[in-house]
Amino acid sequence: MSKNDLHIEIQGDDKEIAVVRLSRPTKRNALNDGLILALRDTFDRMPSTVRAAVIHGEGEHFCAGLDLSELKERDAGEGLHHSRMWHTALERVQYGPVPVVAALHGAVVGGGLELASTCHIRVADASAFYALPEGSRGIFVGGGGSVRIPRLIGASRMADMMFTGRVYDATEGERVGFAQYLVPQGQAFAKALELAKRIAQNAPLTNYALMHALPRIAEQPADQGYMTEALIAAIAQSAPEAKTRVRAFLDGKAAKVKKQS
Ligand code: 1HE
Repeated sequence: MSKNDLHIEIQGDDKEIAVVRLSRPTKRNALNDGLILALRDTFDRMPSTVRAAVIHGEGEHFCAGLDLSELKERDAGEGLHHSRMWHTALERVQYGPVPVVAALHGAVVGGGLELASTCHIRVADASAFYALPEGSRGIFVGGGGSVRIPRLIGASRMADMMFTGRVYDATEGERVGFAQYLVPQGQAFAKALELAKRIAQNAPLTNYALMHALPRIAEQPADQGYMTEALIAAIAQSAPEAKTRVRAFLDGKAAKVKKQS
């Protein structure tokens, strides 16, 4: 399937993995309105067999952010709606049907960083770099970045990036919390796919809880968080699949936790 420079390919024996590719390499995968709406529709209409997704960018860069050629004079109302359109689309990624692993390389900047921040896991290769050029372009983030990016790296680091144009390289980016995994150049997609396949094997209710309950619990006052956690834990463990999985371990038929070699 291909629409507006966004491609989706369904993979796996059970069609359980969706590979979503930003495919505007000549424009460094800059996100025009068509691409943002296609992203929204893709996650809205994900086939029901899919259990995990990978998102990546074609060419030398993950994503150059907002398509600046579409940045036109908007009155305040139009600007508000444009930003809200991004919010809707990126919320479909974050709170959509399946966990999403982002494979990052090259530029992960502006709206590209906002998109990466919506994903549940970020794998960066050694070529990745992170920046928020909005500061020097005289604009502000508008794709949820001011909510999500401080939760990854802290508000003071984000403010520094926008005040000073600071660029984080791949190693620094992993250290401050942009990416959970750092791999050699050219290996981000393979690692992201491996992780997505692993995630797809989890009980769907566990993945649902991690996507939809965990971030909300993390925002609740502790007392409410404990109660929400208890409710989710009770629901998850009551699923027949949870009982089967625990029984398999007790019968010696499930993998043990192993130290990384
Ligand atoms: C673009 C864009 C874009 C490239 N919109 N056309 N984002 C930025 O401010 C980042 C702007 N881009 C760059 O700094 C660089 O392009 C990159 C570091 C990403 C890549 O550099 P490079 O040398 O590989 O490519 P290039 O030669 O700069 O760009 C190739 C083409 O892509 C060129 O067009 P051409 O017709 O001359 O070939 C560029 O104009 C085009 N291009 N990036 C439009 N972003 C919800 S609010 C979010 C707000 C933001 O995201 S603001 C940050 C925008």
